[in-house]
Amino acid sequence: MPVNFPELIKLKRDGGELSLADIHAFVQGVKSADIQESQIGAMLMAIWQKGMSDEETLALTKAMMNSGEVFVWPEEWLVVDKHSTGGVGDKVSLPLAPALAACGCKVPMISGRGLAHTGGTLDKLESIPGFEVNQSVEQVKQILQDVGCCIVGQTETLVPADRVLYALRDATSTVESIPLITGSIISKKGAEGLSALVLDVKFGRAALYKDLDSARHLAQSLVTVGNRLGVKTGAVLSRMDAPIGRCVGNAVEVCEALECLKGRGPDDLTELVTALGGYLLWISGHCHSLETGKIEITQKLKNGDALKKFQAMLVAQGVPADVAHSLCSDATNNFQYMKKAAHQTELKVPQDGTVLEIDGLALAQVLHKLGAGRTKSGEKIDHSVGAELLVDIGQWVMKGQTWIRIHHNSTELSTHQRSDLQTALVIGSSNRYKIESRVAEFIYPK
Ligand code: IUR
Repeated sequence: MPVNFPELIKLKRDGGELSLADIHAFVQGVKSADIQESQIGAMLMAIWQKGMSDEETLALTKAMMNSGEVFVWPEEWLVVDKHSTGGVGDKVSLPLAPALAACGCKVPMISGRGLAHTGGTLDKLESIPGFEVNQSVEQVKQILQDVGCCIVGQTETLVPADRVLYALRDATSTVESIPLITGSIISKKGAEGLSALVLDVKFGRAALYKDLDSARHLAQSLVTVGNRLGVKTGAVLSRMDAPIGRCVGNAVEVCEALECLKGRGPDDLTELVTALGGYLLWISGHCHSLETGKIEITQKLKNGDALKKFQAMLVAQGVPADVAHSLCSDATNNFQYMKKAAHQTELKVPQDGTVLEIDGLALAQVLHKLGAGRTKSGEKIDHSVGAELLVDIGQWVMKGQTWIRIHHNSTELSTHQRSDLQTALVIGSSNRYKIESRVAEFIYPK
């Protein structure tokens, strides 16, 4: 009998609970295009308004995961991954994937592209000459065998239902729904065939969720559904107000990630990499505690093992060996292969005082307009556009001191862009300021 979609929509609209069979039929309908777009939109809005129980969210996630290919790896592999809900200056995946590979894990990291103010790991990597994000399943398997980690784009075969649902969520203002976000993220991670997963759920001005409580709600849903799907899943709640590290953009972020891999990255970036990596090593069973996990990741960043893995990954994904070697050699000034912007503009601190805030969202919005980001999927971006912060939160600064260097290709920054950037810097008179760590809380599997 054909499924009566209007009845299913009505059931959810009126606050009822969908059965496993109902949810399966809905996802199958989405996949096979047996259901009209208007009906999908109406169901998404009903879910957005009425929510879903844990059982319904789990059923949705499973049905989405099984709408396409599910990877199966050799049994002896410890296959792990990280997912972040998106931030400004978030280049954590770049050092983390090779650090985990250096610990003996396999990391088939499937990443995304930037949209709106958040950057995408794939865009960052594509600022390295030759880097190829599109790899077949066979190639991914070979790279995992030979190197241990890769960072690739979504394949056509993985969770096809999410592509349709995600585009329609965007079009119907139903993106911010915990069951829909959970279904989208965990179905894709489940299809990667993972043993363990850590989620970096961000909160703050430049994050999807502005406050800790809402981020915790999302994290709990992700952790519950991930574990019930058979993936050992934990989450970290991390602050996302100021940009992570001192660089925002694409090419500039790769340079900063390389510094982290050389053991001299900014403290907050290194903190996130070791916390997320250490937590993953612990929940996956590789280490017996969070602390030993963190120590192992720290060692791999300091002794050059993670850097060697990163270099091997670059070569395996198409970067010429001499370019990869130069980027990964120890000299500070070895980034001649990275594309440079035509102009650099420095802005000055307006008054003496302590740096209280650097608004990551405002900064990202200006960089977006200068070409670093995209508004619609598929748009081209300018990898050379970016910003280098020259001051830290909590630092005492003097009027006239340079606080930011913008790399851009447009001849001049507009008055508007200059003033938006200047309002991103908040200076206060107190010379005492407590620097908060990035990691606010760990969410453990129940
Ligand atoms: N990333 C995803 O993969 N899915 C989502 O729904 C969101 C971010 I929001």
